Amino acid sequence: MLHIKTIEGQLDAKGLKFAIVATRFNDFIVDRLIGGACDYLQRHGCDRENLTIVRIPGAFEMPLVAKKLAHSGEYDGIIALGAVIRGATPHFDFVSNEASKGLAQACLESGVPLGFGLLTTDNIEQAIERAGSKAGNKGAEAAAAVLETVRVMEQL
Ligand code: INI
Repeated sequence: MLHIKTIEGQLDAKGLKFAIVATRFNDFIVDRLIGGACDYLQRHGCDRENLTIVRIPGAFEMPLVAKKLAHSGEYDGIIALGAVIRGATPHFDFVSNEASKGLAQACLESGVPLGFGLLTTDNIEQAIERAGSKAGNKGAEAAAAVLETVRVMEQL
């Protein structure tokens, strides 16, 4: 795209601070997502001391905690990591809908970039596939997305 002004984010996490809000629910999956996110950010220059992990009960609690972190002024970006796995009842739909809507709202209200690393899957196998096996690691992907967005927002 010659001659077209283009703004894009460099994937350099040096000097940036991130909060990771992560559920205890389905922790065997979520711990892998946390590992993926931290590994990605550290490999892109983020210091260990600039990463804070906040553990919360479940996905339904995510929006409130993400909102407080985003409004604190302490962090350049927030990464929300969790897994909602469909069961036999409509509970899945209530939890996943409220969590995703609330996270989007926290992000837009605060103006702080938020990486959406909340898995919503039909079964445990799909969650495992997205937590560091054949479909990659969605924690690392959420970290990459938030880093790129932080660097874009700095230029706007
Ligand atoms: N929370 C999750 O993070 N993942 C789930 O799969 C899940 N399911 O299936 O129930 C879940 N429920 C708990 C919910 O997020 C709240 O913590 C709970 O309802 C208390 O408010």
